[in-house]
Amino acid sequence: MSIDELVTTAAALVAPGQGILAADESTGTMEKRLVAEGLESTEETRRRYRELIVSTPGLGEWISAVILFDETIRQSSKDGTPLQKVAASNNVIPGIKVDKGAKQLAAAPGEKVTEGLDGLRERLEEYVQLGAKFTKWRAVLNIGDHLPTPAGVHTNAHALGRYAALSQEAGLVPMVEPEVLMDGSHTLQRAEEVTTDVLAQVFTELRKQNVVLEGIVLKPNMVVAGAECPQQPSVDEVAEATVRALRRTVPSAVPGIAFLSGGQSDEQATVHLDAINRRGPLPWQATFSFGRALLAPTLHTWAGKDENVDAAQRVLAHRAKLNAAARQGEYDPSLEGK
Ligand code: 5MM
Repeated sequence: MSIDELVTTAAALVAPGQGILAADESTGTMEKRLVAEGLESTEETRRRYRELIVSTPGLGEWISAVILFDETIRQSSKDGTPLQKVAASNNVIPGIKVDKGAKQLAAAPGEKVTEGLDGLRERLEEYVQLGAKFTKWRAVLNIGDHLPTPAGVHTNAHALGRYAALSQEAGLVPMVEPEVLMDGSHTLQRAEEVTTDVLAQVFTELRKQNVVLEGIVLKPNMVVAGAECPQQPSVDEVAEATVRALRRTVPSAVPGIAFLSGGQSDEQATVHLDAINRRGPLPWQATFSFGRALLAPTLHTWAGKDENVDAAQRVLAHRAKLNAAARQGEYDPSLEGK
């Protein structure tokens, strides 16, 4: 694939009026989510759940793309159609999570590094054959008294650079996801400082490693205070801190930023996305790549029952539509209950 094609795909992923659906929970995370709803996590339960998601009527109106997990891209719908094809025929671009998870970083208590670089070139070739058009890699950074350390930030940024370069070499647009977690009691100001530092280092590595910035999508956290921080900021303060951190670090060559929700409630994530877009014009598209904020109410409504599939798909479509409005700065909270 040429650079032009990477650029075209990246632009399609962050197209105006649309956002990305993150359905790439690994087996362990999916098990947690299913068990929390009283369901058993089997390959078949996960397949039925993912079929519900990608076949949601009209999904492609609000959702440009879906991130799949390795198991899912190999699964098919009840009628035997590969799930990535079901997504594509619903006008949703299929992509794939290619990292192998965040593991304890040696000699760095409390810090993680994302693994999966060994053999990645060969795995990417296979994902191209399986129909993926883009990839995703998530780095996880914790905020604590002495965290993250320079070594933790550098190691993760370096791995993101290596992943992104390999992905572009394979003709797949990389979604670069450095997630600064909202776990803890840190302030908004501390979250902004850490996010700014992490993003600056990620873009240094992307540049050093010859990644074409026009052919990536950035998937960062919004800048929020720690979940246990006694002083929770207002919506405007979150939007202001987030936009400031991004403006200071993300070159305008990057076509788009697609935020993760990171444990915010579904409504909170939507309200923040809306406020961020209301601070525009911004140098890049600013949209969503939500997992939990789109799928938690969907999974809850489905509850594993075939008779609930239509209702669960309506819930997903509704949240997708509200977020599609928010990514334009046109969200209307009065539509929430409808
Ligand atoms: C869907 O969850 C993804 C992570 O799964 P694993 O932890 O099992 O690897 C995650 O990368 C997700 O794509 C992003 O964090 C966005 O999801 P949220 O729920 O934060 O919006």
